[in-house]
Amino acid sequence: MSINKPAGVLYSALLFIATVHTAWAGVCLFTKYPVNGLPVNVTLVVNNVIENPTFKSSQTISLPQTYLISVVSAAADVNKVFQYSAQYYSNLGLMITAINNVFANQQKRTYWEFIDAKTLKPLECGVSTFVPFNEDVILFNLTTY
Ligand code: B12
Repeated sequence: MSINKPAGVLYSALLFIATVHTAWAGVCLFTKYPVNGLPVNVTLVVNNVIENPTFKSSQTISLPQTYLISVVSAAADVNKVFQYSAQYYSNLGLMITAINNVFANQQKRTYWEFIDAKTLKPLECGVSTFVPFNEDVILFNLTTY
């Protein structure tokens, strides 16, 4: 059986798109490391030097290993001063829109960035798909883009 040229090109293009899409989704949707449920200590540092009143806080949460959104929720449960808001995006999960009522702002081009405090690199995944390891320190930093 032979495939004519336009059909072959279309097939190759679809295969390429499917491969790229799977590779991209794989980074976050199927996390590189499974959640093992073993006890972890995760420190959350919150830093706002942009909006007045500025603030910086830190708290360590001990819980079975889980997604970052559950660590953040646990932090809000034990510390009534710490609050967050989030918006759900299909396929991506939750985007943190506010911490302690300081909202990301499109006009000011501000957002809450997540950084691995040990490497100082931004996390590659959002709170719904990132799984912190024991003794990880995650920095939530209000910044601009
Ligand atoms: C632009 C962009 C941003 C901008 C969006 C603001 C703006 N107005 O432009 C800013 C800088 C704020 C941003 C932030 C982050 N981003 Co971003 N972002 C993108 C990018 C390059 C394009 C999105 C877009 O414009 N789509 C087109 C519009 C028409 O569709 P939309 O649905 O309306 O787009 C919105 C959502 O994508 C949302 N959004 C943007 N980033 C993220 C991340 C997450 C986890 C969620 C739930 C939503 C979300 O903001 C967009 C504008 O409103 C994508 C890559 C891509 N090609 O899709 C990455 C991407 C979506 N971002 C990503 C990440 C990891 C982040 C951060 C977690 C990075 C970090 N370490 O802090 C943060 C979010 C932190 C938080 N507070 O929750 C990842 C998400 C992977 C995943 N599945 O979790 C992507 C896929 C990049 C990548 N690594 O490949 N991002």
